[in-house]
Amino acid sequence: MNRRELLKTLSLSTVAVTAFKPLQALADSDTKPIVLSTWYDQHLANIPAWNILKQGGNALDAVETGVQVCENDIENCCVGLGGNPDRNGIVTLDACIMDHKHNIGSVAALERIKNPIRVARLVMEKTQHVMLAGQGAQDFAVSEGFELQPTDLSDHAQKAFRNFQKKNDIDYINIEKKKDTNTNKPDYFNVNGFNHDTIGMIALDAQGNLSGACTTSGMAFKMHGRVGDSPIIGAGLYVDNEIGAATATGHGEEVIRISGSHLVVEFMRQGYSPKEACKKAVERIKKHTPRNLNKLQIGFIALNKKGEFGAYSLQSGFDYAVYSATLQNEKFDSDFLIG
Ligand code: SD4
Repeated sequence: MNRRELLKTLSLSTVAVTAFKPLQALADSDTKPIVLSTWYDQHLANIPAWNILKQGGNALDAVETGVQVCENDIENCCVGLGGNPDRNGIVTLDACIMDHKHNIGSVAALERIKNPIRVARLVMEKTQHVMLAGQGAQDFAVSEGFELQPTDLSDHAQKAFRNFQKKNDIDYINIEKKKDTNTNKPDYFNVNGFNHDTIGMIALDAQGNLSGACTTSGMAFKMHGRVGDSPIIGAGLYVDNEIGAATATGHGEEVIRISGSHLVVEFMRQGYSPKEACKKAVERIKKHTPRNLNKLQIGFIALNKKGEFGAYSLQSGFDYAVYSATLQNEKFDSDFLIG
């Protein structure tokens, strides 16, 4: 029985009143600080984040520093400038950041800038706005001292792009023929298979404050100009310091459709555990997506104010890494809804 069910059961009896106290005490002693991030393959990102947290640093600095490990890794297929390009051969980056005071910053469709998460933080701290996109985001980054990087694709991205072009006979009309069986719309993901390695990182610091960061090169071979969930506060990431934090990976369109990360946090507010909250959000996607579910993947991770964490995904294969005083960057396999 999970905590919420237990609380419900307890509230039905008078015994509950006395039984509630020890349970609360147990919850209060949960782990802090703690950091977790999507996809175990990227667990090295947790290390600098943990180093900041264990020295009493704040969660915002931890997540911003942590995800840059992936942004700086030119071998990473799906985060930073080494990531896969869009169908025009251009790498466009999406990122957002949120702290314990509801401060938010985001960049979308950012080109030729190495660390979109740092730009997102500067949007948050130095502008009156919360989101900058495209050329304007790049101009802002340059004005803040970021260097414009070359447009060359990384070796692996070049190879992947060539394969993509070959598979589709360089003629994008062929992509249009590969339709989602439910929506009858072109299905780019099905052309490319699953391609999910966005890093979403959420942390609770020793002071009890939550923050999160999310950064990606987005869906490989997307239409030029397409923006996913990752830079959208409430979709790819959400933090409410009274309740918890959540972040998403996978098919961004479906995460946006249900305001996924915000929904997970709201489910936690209702008393669901982090894992149950993630599960309910995945079920919501199942209920509302017009697309063929079997060809989608979505994963959420969540962390509550007490340091309890959990995850849930649509399909098998989603994992994540957790670093705390007791969990040394441990791998967790997410439970999932369908085969
Ligand atoms: C997107 N959510 O652009 C991102 C993709 C992703 O791991 O998560 N990749 O839709």
